[in-house]
Amino acid sequence: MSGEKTIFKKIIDREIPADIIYEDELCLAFKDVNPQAPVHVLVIPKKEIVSISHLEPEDMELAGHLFLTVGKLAEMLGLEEGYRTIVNTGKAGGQTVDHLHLHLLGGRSLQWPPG
Ligand code: IU
Repeated sequence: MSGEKTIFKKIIDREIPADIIYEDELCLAFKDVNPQAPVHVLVIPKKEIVSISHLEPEDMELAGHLFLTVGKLAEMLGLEEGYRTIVNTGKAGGQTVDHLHLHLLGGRSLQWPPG
């Protein structure tokens, strides 16, 4: 991958601060700076992957790991009543940062459909 680092890559590299709540060898989770719910966490792979559309077959285990991490964090954060996991993809999908990220939202009753 070439070009400037995304903001999330800078967070991974500890070049800019973030409220990191979890880290392992494959991923990082931190609080969203503009929370849309009492709990709003982003789970990102350390590997630079732009979006779901950029996942390769070799990323299968990593993709599963990201979902398992969401479940683990939801438990850790006390979201036993339920929560929402969102992955925006591309401009029309509302993606604003070109580094794959799973939103974990909870702590309030979430409506459906989203806007
Ligand atoms: P999106 O799915 O690409 O729209 O989500 C990007 C999220 O990243 C969004 O909720 C922002 O509030 C959040 N975010 C952040 O937590 N820290 C940052 O420095 C930046 C964006 I830029």
